[in-house]
Amino acid sequence: MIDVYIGLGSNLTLPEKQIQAAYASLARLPDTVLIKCSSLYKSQPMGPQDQPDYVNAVALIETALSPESLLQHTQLIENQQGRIRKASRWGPRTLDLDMLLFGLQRIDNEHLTVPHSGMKQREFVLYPLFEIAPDLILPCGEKLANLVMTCPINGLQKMTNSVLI
Ligand code: A4P
Ligand code: MG
Repeated sequence: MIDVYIGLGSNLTLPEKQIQAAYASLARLPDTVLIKCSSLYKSQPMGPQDQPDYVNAVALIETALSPESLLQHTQLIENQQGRIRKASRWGPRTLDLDMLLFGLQRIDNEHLTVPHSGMKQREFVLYPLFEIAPDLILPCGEKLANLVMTCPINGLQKMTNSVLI
């Protein structure tokens, strides 16, 4: 079993519920155990500003699935939750599941870039990740704690009254 961190994001159709439904779906994946779920965080949109704020979170799963198989499963969850892919980059979505880390593996092919290419700069990834994995060291050798310390918070807010499953 390999530790995999998944970034979750939503800014359409009751985002909090979308994230909670996605946590439940991750828990039902084959050959996979859902280990930890971060709190939910409200974040300002990165990219086009004419879209609602996002709710973001990070989950830790342990899985025996291959990276490719896990990607197929997470894309199926996105589709089941009404994800419509548009041509415009970084537009609004009901659910986005990004594979942030797959153990210490580095993957770079047509379908997958892991570690996720933007994760080191994004407050809405680093802070929830730090909540569930404060001692994490990235495959590049950097300590997550150092990345968090130098990452502007950019209005990120922990949603204190969100009910987690
Ligand atoms: N892909 C490659 N690597 C990965 C990976 N590590 N995890 C490929 C998941 N997918 C990966 O993804 C496009 C393709 O990326 C997939 O077919 C897969 O093979 P997508 O989910 O269809 O499209 P996308 O998410 O719109 O593209 P992109 O460029 O990955 O966007 P991001 O990086 O996910 O950013 N603002 C806030 N506040 N919070 C957010 O969560 N998210 C985005 C999208 C924009 N602004 C945001 C947020
Ligand atoms: Mg994505």
